Amino acid sequence: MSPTPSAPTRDRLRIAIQKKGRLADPARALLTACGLSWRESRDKLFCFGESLPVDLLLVRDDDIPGLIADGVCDLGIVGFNELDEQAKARRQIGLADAYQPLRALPFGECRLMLGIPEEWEWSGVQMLQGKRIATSYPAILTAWLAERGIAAEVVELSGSVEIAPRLGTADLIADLVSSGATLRANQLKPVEVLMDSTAVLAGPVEELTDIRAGLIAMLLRRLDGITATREQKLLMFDAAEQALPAISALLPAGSELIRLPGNGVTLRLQAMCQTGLSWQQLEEIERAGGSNLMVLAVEKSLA
Ligand code: PRT
Ligand code: ZN
Repeated sequence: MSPTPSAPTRDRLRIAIQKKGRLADPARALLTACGLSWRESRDKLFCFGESLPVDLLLVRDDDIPGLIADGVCDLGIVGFNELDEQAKARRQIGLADAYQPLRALPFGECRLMLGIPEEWEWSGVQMLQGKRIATSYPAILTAWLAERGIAAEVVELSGSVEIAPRLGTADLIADLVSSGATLRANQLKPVEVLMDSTAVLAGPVEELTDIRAGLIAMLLRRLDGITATREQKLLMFDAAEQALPAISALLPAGSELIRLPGNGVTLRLQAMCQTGLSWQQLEEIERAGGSNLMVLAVEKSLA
């Protein structure tokens, strides 16, 4: 296919991740687990891919959606909160969607929540009428208020949102919360969840058609292999035939029991379990007649 000005062809994939911050290390670790490695550049803004033609761009998380929209990067790892904020902001000014979450990732969990002064009694969203709400997520908050028919003033702040009520610049806040310690430290309490968020792998809305499409498909398959096997464990053990019904009943639901060639008297068995096994579960299996129990983690799988 011939290249168009808006979608230039490239023979290397470019992924944007956060340079510094909460998502930087887990994003890099996940991509490394997918078999990627890089030659570090000295300024560490661009890392050249060695094992595969997949390069990294290290940037601020706020820049990642725009880099995908502009075609500078093909993929990015960013909080869904940030991706959705920028997507809603684009829609509010009439721009078409340019990026989408492709996979939720197992890190960066947090919630966008309303935090009100501790001394307030929360009586529901109607009490937000006429209030000033400080946030770094004005597009999400504006859409959320509009859906509920609430007329409140959205005060956009780029940082230190939680101090706004004490400074008198807002009555309450909408901010990210994970442990809740920051809200408590600022005499605020969480009352309403606007959004649950995790890190996501984001990509363009328009599918690529050159060699990068194949690289993205391979990366997604490897990612799915990692996520699908994260909790999986392989249990290996010996048991007599008559102990099998009792042992099967003790295995996590959905476990697949496989017989391996044994010595004819004792069976050699393995069970693929979808969840981990506690010490207590292993001891119960032992009491039911299992011996030589061994639990192995599943590292990779291709379905
Ligand atoms: O420099 P750059 O712009 O790249 O980084 P940043 O400072 O904007 O981002 P960073 O590293 O703070 O967060 C990146 C992403 O991590 C966010 O967009 C979220 O998707 C995710 N994340 C997960 C969080 C939190 N948990 C979190 N707790 N981002 C921010 N926080 C803040 C929270 O707002 C509070 O102020 O951390 C503070 C501590 O939270 P508590 O509840 O544990 O006290
Ligand atoms: Zn940021």
